[in-house]
Amino acid sequence: MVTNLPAEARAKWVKVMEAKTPEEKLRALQEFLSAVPKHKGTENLVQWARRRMAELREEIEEQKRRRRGGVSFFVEKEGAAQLVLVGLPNSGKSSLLARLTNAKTEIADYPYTTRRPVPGMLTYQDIQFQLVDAPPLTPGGGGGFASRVLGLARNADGLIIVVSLESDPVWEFEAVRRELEESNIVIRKPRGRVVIERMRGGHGGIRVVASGKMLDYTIDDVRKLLEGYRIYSAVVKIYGETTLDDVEKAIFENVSYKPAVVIANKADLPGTRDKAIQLRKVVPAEVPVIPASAKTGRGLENLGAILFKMLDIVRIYTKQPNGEVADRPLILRRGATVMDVARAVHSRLARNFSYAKIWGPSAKYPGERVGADHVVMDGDIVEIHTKK
Ligand SMILES: Nc1nc2c(ncn2[C@@H]2O[C@H](COP(=O)(O)OP(=O)(O)OP(=O)(O)O)[C@@H](O)[C@H]2O)c(=O)[nH]1
Ligand SMILES: [Mg+2]
Repeated sequence: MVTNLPAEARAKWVKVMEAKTPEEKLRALQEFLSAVPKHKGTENLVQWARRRMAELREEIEEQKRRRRGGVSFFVEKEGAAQLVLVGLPNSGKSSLLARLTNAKTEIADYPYTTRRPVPGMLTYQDIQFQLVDAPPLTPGGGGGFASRVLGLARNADGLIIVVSLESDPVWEFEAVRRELEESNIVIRKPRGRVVIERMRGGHGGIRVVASGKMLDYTIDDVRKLLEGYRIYSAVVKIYGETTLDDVEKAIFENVSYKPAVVIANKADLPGTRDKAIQLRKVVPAEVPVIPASAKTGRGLENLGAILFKMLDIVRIYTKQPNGEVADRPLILRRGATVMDVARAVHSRLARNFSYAKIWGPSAKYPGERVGADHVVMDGDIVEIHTKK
């Protein structure tokens, strides 16, 4: 990016950041955009701002709909994680939802059949994933349901990208990926990440907390860059490998990373093998590609396990001292500690934490006594003891 915005535009950006409601944001963004000169260097920014405005308009509409008690696009999360099915029309998203869950959703051989999200639960061992069938993205980008579907995607814990092997899966995948990226949703884990937390009305200065490598800049550059945007009080957290460009992007909006799998659907049709191989070549290596058929169920047997692995989560079973082990696990991020377990149960447990006893994969021996920093593993049984 590094846009070289004129001072006037930067000053207007502050207004966008300070806006609280979607209406205020929309108005401020409009003013910001009118102060941005249109040329090659600002092309991405202008495009991003326009999309953001379209999303805000949708958000405002959505709020109105909800207030009127009408049909909403928002789906309340349930189960261990929410995964949205995204893809072009007719790729088979609804057919997959129907095959994998008990939910009822409309399936038809014409495009744009699905007009609002439909959730269903997929059982994997002792947990459930919530899959959400969504209306399609549009091949050429934008239009139709796009901004609402992208809103659903941004709110989800992960994505199931559905492409059809029937015609051109590579083209379909790239169309979907482009739509996501233009909306700041990426399916590759970024090398690094920048989070800017502004202190409203504060005069605390700019504090940079960096763990990782600042590839082409110094802390002083960060300060100069932010001050150019009239940000004088903020905490900038930098993780992993980043460039000054990443910092500037973070001023506008944080890119959100969503773990994803690609389902190459309609693998029951003849002559689809080679297409699946071509598809594998263009999808980032860390994203699984699953040739499958919603029609026959083939290829879908291990989806639960693949989703579980992709989401980087662990199941933890809590135990009362001298009591029963909970039969429903807590779901935590991989790398979570015993203190995270305590917090997930109750803040009181975290506050009065003394020690824990642990059984299962992370225990050196059954009933090992561990401290708050002990990292738990999938399948652990944790018994928390508090101070008397
Ligand atoms: N041969 C074959 N046809 C399929 C498969 N999955 C879906 N179809 C057909 O593809 C067409 C579209 O299926 P849908 O599930 O409605 O597709 P969709 O992605 O939900 O479509 P939109 O809601 O318009 O975005 C229907 O005629 C399905 O019967 C499959 O695995 N194999
Ligand atoms: Mg559908």
